[in-house]
Amino acid sequence: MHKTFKCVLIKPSHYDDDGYVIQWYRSGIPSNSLASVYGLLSDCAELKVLGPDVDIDIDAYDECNTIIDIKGAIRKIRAAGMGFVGLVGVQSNQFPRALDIARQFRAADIPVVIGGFPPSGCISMLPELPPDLKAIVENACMACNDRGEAWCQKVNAEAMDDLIKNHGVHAQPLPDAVVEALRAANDKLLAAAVAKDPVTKKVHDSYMAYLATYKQWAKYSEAPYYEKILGKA
Ligand code: B12
Repeated sequence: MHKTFKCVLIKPSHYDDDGYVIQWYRSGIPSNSLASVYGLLSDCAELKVLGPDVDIDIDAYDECNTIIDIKGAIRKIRAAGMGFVGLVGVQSNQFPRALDIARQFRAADIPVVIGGFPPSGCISMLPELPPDLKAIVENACMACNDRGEAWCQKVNAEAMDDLIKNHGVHAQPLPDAVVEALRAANDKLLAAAVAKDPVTKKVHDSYMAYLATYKQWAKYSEAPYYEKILGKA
């Protein structure tokens, strides 16, 4: 079946001192960045980089001279079934506006990529991310963590139910000896990764310190919940 990957590229404008989006009837100069990213994606479309049965369809808007129809763009991406929004060539003064645009697409669960000076320039030039970018990374990590856990629990539970009811699968917890062997293999693998790479060691040590505190709490909270409350339900 033929599919379409919808790309919506937006070059954000910026706010004036009263919080209005600055827009002109016509732009004096078209944006280099928007034209370049459009060109790269057109090339991808021509080369069929997503496969012979996937068309890449691109809309490009410069907010400096266009009122962006965000709801319309969301509808188009949803109608295609897949796609993303690219906020293009975002300079520092346009960053707050870019985030406000991004938030509206993210609320509709549409992937957003930001390119330009604040994200790319800060990552390549500064020793560490400024607070606003750190907040974005933290937000994204929290969203992935929450969604990942909730999604896995729901989907795994449904999948196991299906396996047992419809596919004759008999479910049993792993035997203790297998769990112990897996733990030993896991410890060995982690020790090797930690010995090889200082960043892995940093993440590992930080996680293990957290885990030690978590275990203390879980002994009184999670363990009784699973063993005494959920187990009896
Ligand atoms: C040319 C230029 C201009 C031209 C733009 C002409 C035009 N037709 O677009 C003019 C003179 C108009 C201009 C104006 C301004 N500029 Co100017 N400009 C530049 C310059 C020299 C090159 C930008 C460029 O065209 N690069 C070529 C394009 C193709 O590359 P790119 O933008 O990096 O995009 C590529 C990648 O980053 C990536 N990418 C970008 N977006 C996205 C998005 C996605 C989703 C993805 C996947 C990839 C991606 O793909 C692109 C293709 O490879 C840069 C400095 C520099 N060397 O980058 C300063 C620079 C961007 N400008 C700057 C400034 C401050 C301004 C002004 C605000 C100046 C002013 N006070 O008025 C205005 C703002 C204009 C506006 N409305 O945006 C600063 C921005 C600093 C900051 N902290 O944000 C820079 C970095 C210069 C500097 N070092 O101070 N500028």
